[in-house]
Amino acid sequence: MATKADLIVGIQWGDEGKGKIVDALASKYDMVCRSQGGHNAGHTIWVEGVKYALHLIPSGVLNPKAINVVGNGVVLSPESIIKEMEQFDNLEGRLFISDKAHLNLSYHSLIDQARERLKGDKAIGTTGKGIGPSYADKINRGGVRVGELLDPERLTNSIIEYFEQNRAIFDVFEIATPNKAELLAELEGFKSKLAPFITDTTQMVWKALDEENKKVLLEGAQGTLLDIDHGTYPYVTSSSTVSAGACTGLGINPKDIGKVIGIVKAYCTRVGNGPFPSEDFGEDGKRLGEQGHEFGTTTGRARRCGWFDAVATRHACRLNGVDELSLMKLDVLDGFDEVKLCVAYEYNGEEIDYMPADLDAVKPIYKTFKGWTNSAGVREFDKLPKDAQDFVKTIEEISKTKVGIISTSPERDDTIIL
Ligand code: 2SA
Ligand code: MG
Repeated sequence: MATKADLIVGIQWGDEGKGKIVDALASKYDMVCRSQGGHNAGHTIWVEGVKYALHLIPSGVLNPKAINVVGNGVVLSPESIIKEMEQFDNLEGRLFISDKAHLNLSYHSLIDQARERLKGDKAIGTTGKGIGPSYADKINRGGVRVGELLDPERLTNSIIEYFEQNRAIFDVFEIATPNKAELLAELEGFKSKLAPFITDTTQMVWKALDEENKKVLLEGAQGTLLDIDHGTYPYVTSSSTVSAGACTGLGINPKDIGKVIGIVKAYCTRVGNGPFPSEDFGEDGKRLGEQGHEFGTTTGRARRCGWFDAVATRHACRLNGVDELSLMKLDVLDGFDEVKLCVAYEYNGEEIDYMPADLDAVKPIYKTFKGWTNSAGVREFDKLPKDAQDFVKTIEEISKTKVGIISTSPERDDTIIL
């Protein structure tokens, strides 16, 4: 009897606290899959006092029984994943990388950083990890795929040819053509480390779902508002971060997806440029950043902070088909005199309850709650302060989605299951 895969998706601009949920759930799954993004994702997980930094390897790696799949929709930096792999023993047989995933090589980061420099104040604020340029090569049908690592000689020649064909652009970016012998040696090194892990992961996932009755978890990276189509374009990442992206990014069909869990923070952050209607530029925004320790896992940049946006959340829940929300970091809201919740937008002089394409043009309309203290560490909903309970109920009403989990600290057990 076939099974369906459960999916975890970020509902905001990334950094929603997915790591805590995936880490808690991964022990219950036989297979954990990444289907999009690259090492712009960053999850820090602590296990028995040991810190693990994951950017490409799925969080199931901390569960010795789980299989971890890096799907075809990921852009894979060999350098980054090899460094990550060094944190773990005996990964063979537990980690599999799609031969159809595109390579995100060092020149992609150089192009990313050059483009951002040339954009000046119109820069997107990317992580500089070459995500956009490696996806651009893929879409432009000039990309190189993981499976090609198995023939380093041939891959070297096609990369050199790529530079020769695009010399004019590389001159603008001041990026030199790689030395052929050095490039070959680098690719041979990647092959020797990664060859045992490269396979047709689509067949593996099909088998797990169709024949082996496995419990499969799809681990989203970044967040819905960074989606290439539905996010705050052009201030987005270059992959489909919504739940449907897991289909193309792994080779499964929409009917293969079961429960969808949307992860939201009890406030909002974004790192990089772009519209953010409920951003708070004053003391409250600063305090959210301090109390929430809001610095990028991947780049260390200070994150922009603001209040929870229920309009964007409803939009994202419908886009992803979210069955339930996990509301993270509620404890960060302890101690504010007032807590705000964006419940509608003002757009062209009217009150609207949907997300228009041009998010720069909207102003937030807030519902204000009396502040509360002591939500930190609470493990039962009824033990939350009354205003915190009302805050959660309002989120459910406006997002038209129930809250299934509330996190009240980074500790695994400080979690309210509703
Ligand atoms: P890029 O580098 O081309 O993907 O950057 C494009 C925009 O996307 C933003 N971006 C992110 N914002 C927040 N978190 C990100 N990664 C998370 C982390 C991991 C996660 O904690 O590092 O939540 O999965 C991430 N990656 C990209 C970036 O700031 C640009 O605005
Ligand atoms: Mg993160």
